[in-house]
Order: sequence, then structure tokens, then C-alpha cells
Amino acid sequence: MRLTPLAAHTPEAVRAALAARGWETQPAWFAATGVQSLVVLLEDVSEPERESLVRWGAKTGAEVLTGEGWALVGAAASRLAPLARPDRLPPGLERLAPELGRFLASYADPPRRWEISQGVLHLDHPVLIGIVNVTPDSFSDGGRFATVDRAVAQAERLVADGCELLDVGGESTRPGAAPVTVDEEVARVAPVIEQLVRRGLGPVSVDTRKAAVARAALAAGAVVVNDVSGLAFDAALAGVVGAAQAGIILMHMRGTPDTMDSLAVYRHVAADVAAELGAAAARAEAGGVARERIVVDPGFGFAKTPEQNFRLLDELATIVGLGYPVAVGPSRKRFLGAATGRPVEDRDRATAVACALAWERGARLFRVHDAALAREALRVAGATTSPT
Ligand code: PMM
Repeated sequence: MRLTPLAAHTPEAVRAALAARGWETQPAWFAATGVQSLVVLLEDVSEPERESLVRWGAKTGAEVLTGEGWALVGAAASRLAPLARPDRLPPGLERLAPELGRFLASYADPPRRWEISQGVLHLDHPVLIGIVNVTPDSFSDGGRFATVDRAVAQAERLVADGCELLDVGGESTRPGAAPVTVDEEVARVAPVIEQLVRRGLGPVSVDTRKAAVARAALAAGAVVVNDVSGLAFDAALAGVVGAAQAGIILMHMRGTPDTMDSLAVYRHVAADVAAELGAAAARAEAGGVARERIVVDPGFGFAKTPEQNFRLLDELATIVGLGYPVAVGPSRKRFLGAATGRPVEDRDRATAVACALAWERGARLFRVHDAALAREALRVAGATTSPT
């Protein structure tokens, strides 16, 4: 008998072993995801539910670790699957089935497309989002035309370097940045969006928290709204996005850029961020945004310490487990400086590495300042993942 240990961090190795033995692609993939070991954390668990889980674990050989009100369940995905089936559930665990069913379905068959107005972005490969910041200091000299020209030149570079979406922002989210009125923000972003669309550069997203700015940007030709507040800043934004059938990126943060640093207190950062993003996605759907149009983003650097950002990067699968495509924006952020000692203008290599790690953990969209380096890193990372 010969023994070969197989890699277990993704289903790839099992899929390859089965394919080498004549299995068809689809059955091999589903079987490979079925033997994959999963761990889920259950909270708000009643005493009878806990007892029922412990009995089920003893019978099936699954690992069940519990305390008051919670349980950690570890088992192969195929062993967990009966817990998501109302007809096969052990008695007393009825509340578990819907959520577990949703998670297992998106785990076995993750979203492969993102619907945006007038189109779709395919997520079977890393998708780069290029940052076009129409920053306030650009206005202190040169006036608006120079700003538009500079933005167009930047956009051309980003598209040449492989960006499939351009994110235009007119409001700084740095702590202490001066607030921007709706009129001023529209005056910054709308002419740039119009020019990008006219020149066939895009599709274009607008980085704003405000419904009125989003409405003007969508009218100017944007097809995605990137909301760093996750719909917490302006409740009317969901309706604007829904009516336009645009895409939306819901980013996680707490408070405002001025208060967020004092709110970086989590019990377990990945689980807490996932819960808050799940609530943001529920707000979007309740406001009229279709599920297929939603992308979530853990919000690196927003209300997180460097250590929390790295935990979140490592535990990104928890965010992916929400079942929406995941975008990340680590580009040039402070936590990368904390790890490398590099100043902000010298963090593109660190950004590229963070993007590659995020791809491996399930992120599909990457918001970057410098697309050339990130593209190279993501080509290498993407080549380790075969299409399913
Ligand atoms: N970061 C910034 C601004 N907008 N949007 C998303 N979706 N994700 C991010 O991480 C994000 C964002 C701040 O970075 P910048 O000022 O360098 O653009």
C-alpha cells in the first residue's frame, strides 16, 4: 500500500486525484468539496439545541465544542449537509437548517458573476478595480480641466494595466479630512465619470456614501456604487442603486472616518465584521438591490488595528462564507507599512502580496492604486486555482 498526503486547504487536490482516476469535472468537484473539512461557529444556541448537537456529534463522529449559548462544529461538508435538510435534521435543530443550507450552497458553488447595470463582471479570474481619486488638492491648482485630464490619464494607465472597473472618488475618507458638500462632490466626480465613459474607459464605479452623489454619478454613466459606509451613512442610497439596477460594493466600517479608530474593538474580528456586513447586505436587499448586484468588502484599514487587519486577511473565508463576491482594498494601507516598514509611496509590492493572499482565501475583486504589480501577483495566484 502506498500513502500520499493530499493538500487540504482547498478541494483542488482531491478534485485532481479523482480526475486522474477518470471522474468527470463536475462530479469530481462536488465530491472534492464534500470531503473538505469545515468548521462553523454557532451562536445564540439554546440548551436543548446544544444537547441535540452533542448527541449528533457523538453519533456521527463530528467534532462539537460547546459552551453556554454557542457551539463549534467541525466535520466534512458532506457530513454537515444533513443538518441543512429539514427532512434529515435531528430533532430540535430546525433553526439551523436555513443558514447552514445557504452557506453550504455558496461554498460548493460560489458566485461566478457580478451583475452591474448594462453588463456583468465575470469572477472566474482576479478582477482589478483601479483607483481614480479626484482629490481635493488637485483643485488648489490647475482648476477642473487639469483635474479631469489627470484623471483620464490615470484611468488610461489603469486600463492598460488590466483594470476591469475604475473607481472614481471625490471625498477623502482619511481621519480628519474636511467634509465635502454634495454639490462639491458631484462637481468633482461627474465630469470625470462623463469623460471616462465617453472615451470607452470603464465600466466606472463611484466611491461615495451619499445618495444624491450616487444619483448624479449614475446619470453621468457610472454603473456601480462603492459605499464605504455599507449603507450606514445614507439610508436612501439603496433605493437609488436598486432603481438604477446598478452594482453595489458594501464596505465594512464603524462610525465615520473621524471616529472609526476608537471603534476598533472586536470580540473576534472576522466573525464580527461578517455579521455586520451580513446586516448591510440585508439592508441593501430590503432597499431594493438584487442579491446578484451585491459585493461585500471587509474594509481593510477602517476601524481596524494593524493586527486586526492581518487577522481579517487570514480569516477572509469567513467573509466569503456570506455568499456574496468579496472585494478587498489593502492598497498602500498603514497595516502594510506596519509589517514592512515601508512608507506609503513604497507599498505596492506589499499590496500585491496581500492581494495574492486574499485571492487564495476567496476574494475576487481587488481595489488598487498600481495595477501592474497587483496584476502580476494575481496572475501567479490565479494560476494555482483551476476553473470549476
Ligand atoms: N478604501 C478606501 C476608499 N474606498 N472602497 C472599498 N470598497 N474598499 C476599500 O478598502 C476602500 C474603499 C481608502 O483608500 P484610498 O483613500 O487610498 O482610496
